[in-house]
Amino acid sequence: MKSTGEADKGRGARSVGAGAATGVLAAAAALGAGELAAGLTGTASPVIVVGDALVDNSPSWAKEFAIAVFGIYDKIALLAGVYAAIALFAAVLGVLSLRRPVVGYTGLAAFAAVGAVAVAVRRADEPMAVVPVVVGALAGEAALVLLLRAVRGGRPAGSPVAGVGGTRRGRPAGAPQGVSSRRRFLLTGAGVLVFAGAAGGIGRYLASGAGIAEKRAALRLPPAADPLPPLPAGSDLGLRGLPPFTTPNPVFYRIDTALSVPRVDPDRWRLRIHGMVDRPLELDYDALLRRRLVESDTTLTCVSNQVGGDLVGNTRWLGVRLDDLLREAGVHSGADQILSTSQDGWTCGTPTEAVLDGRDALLAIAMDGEPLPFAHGFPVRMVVPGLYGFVSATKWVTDIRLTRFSDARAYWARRGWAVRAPIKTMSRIDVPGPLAEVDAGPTTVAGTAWAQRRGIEAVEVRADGGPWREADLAEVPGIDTWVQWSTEFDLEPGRHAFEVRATDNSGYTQTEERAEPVPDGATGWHSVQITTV
Ligand SMILES: Nc1nc2c(c(=O)[nH]1)N[C@H]1C(S)=C(S)[C@@H](COP(=O)(O)O)O[C@H]1N2
Ligand SMILES: [Mo]
Repeated sequence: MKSTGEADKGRGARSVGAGAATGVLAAAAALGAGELAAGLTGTASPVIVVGDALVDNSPSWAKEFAIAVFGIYDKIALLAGVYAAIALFAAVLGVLSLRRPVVGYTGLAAFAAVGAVAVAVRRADEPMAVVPVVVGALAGEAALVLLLRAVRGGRPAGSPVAGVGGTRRGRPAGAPQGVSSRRRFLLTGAGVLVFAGAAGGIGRYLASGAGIAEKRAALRLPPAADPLPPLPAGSDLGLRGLPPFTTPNPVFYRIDTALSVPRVDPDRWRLRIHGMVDRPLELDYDALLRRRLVESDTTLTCVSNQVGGDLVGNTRWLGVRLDDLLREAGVHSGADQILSTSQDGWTCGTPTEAVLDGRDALLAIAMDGEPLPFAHGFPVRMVVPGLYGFVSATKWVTDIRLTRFSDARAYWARRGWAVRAPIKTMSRIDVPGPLAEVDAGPTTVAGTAWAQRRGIEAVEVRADGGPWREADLAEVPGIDTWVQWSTEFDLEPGRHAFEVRATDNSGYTQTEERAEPVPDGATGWHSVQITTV
C-alpha cells in the first residue's frame, strides 16, 4: 500500500491534470459555441477577428519575421499560436479555479472581453460580430460550472478542493470513491468535448459558405457589351520556363491580410458609393450585372514584389467601369481619394483622378472567363491599371467613400507605405532560371517586362557586363499588360551573368539603383547567374 505522502502527491498531480483539462475543455466549449453562433449569424469567427486585430497591430518586423519563417503558412502559424496561447491560459485558469472557481469565471469573462475589444476595433461596422463572443462566453461559463462540479464533487470533505458535491452525495470522508468521481469527471469532460467539436464543426461548415461555392459555380455571367478581340497570337512566346502571357487563375499570386478567405454571398452583397458625392448609390450584384460590362487586359502587380519577384500576374478582367458609376454619383471637386473597404475591413485609398482619367478602372466580377475565385475577391473587386494593388485592387469590396487624402488614411498608408503608388517600370529574366546549368553555344534568354499605363518600348539584356543588346518583344493587346521578350546569346563554357533593363514609352529607362519595396515599389536591374557546360 502507498504511503499517505505518495497518495497525496498522486492526488496533487491528478488534480493539476484535472484542473488543466477543466480549463482547456471550458475554453473549447466557448470557442465551439462561438464558431456555431458565427456560422448561424453569418458573422466573423471570434478567433479570426482576434487574429485579424493581432495582424493589424503587430509591428512590421514581426510580420516580416513571420513571412520569412513561415512563408505562405504565416497565417496558419498565427492561428496555431492564438490557439496555443488560449490553451495555455485556459489550463492555468483551470488549475487555479479548482481552489477558487471565481478565478475561472472571471478569466473566461476576460477572454470574452478581449474578443469584444477586437470586434470593436476590427469590425466597427459589423456590431453583430459581438454575438458569437457573448454566446461563446456563456457556453464556456456553463461548461466550467459543470466541469468544476464534476471535478470537485468527488473530493473527500475537508480536502482543500472539497465542494458541496462530496457531502451532498453522502460519501463518508476518505471513503474509496476515487473511481466513481473520476468517472463522473471523464463523462462530463467527454460531453463537453463532443459539444465543442460538434458546435465548432457545424459552425465552420456554415461559415465555409458551402452553399456560396455552389452559387458561384452556377453563375452564368453576361458577356461584355463589346468583347475585346482575342489576344494577339504572338503575345505568348510559349517558351519553357517563361510564365504564360495569361496567368491561370489557380496560380495567380495572392496577397491580402485576410486570415481566412472571405466567402461573400453574392445575394447578400451590397456596394455603397457615398461620401463627397451628390447622389449616393447602392448596388446589389444583380444591379451590377445588368450594367454595361467591359473587358480589360490588365497586369496586376504587388508593391512588395522584389526585383525579379513573382508577385505579378496578367489576365483579362470583366467588369463595370468605375468612372461611369462615379459620374452617376457626382463626385465633388476636392474629393481626391476613393477610400474603398472590403467585407473584412481592409481599406484602400485610390487617387480619384486616376480612376476618372479614362483608363479601364473596373469593378471586376470575372477573370480569365470565370467568376472571380474566392481568393481573388468574389463576388466583386476593384482593378485599376497602373497602380500597385494596395492602392487600387480592393477584393471583396463593399464600400466606396469619396474623401480627401488629407482626411482619411487607408490600411497600408497608416503603416508607412506610400499614399500614391503608380507601378514602376520593371523587367525580369525568367529563362534561364537562376543558377541554371545549360549547354554552351546559342542560349535563349527570355523574360517579362511591364510598365502599365505607359507600355514597354524596349528591353535590353547584357551578358557578363558586355554591350547591351535589344531583345525581341512579343505582341501585346495594350499598354496595361506585361510583355514577353527574348533574345539569344552565344556562350562559351563557364559562368555567366545576365542583366536586364526596360525602357517604357515615356522614354524612361529603369535605374540600376536598388530600392526596397517600401514605401512605393522596388527598383534596380534584375540579374541571373548561370553556368554553361
Ligand atoms: N480586401 C483586400 N483586398 C486587397 C488586399 C487586402 O489585403 N485585402 N491586398 C491588396 C494587395 S496588396 C494586392 S497586391 C492585391 C493582390 O490581388 P490578388 O491577391 O488577387 O493577386 O490585392 C489587393 N486587394
Ligand atoms: Mo500588394
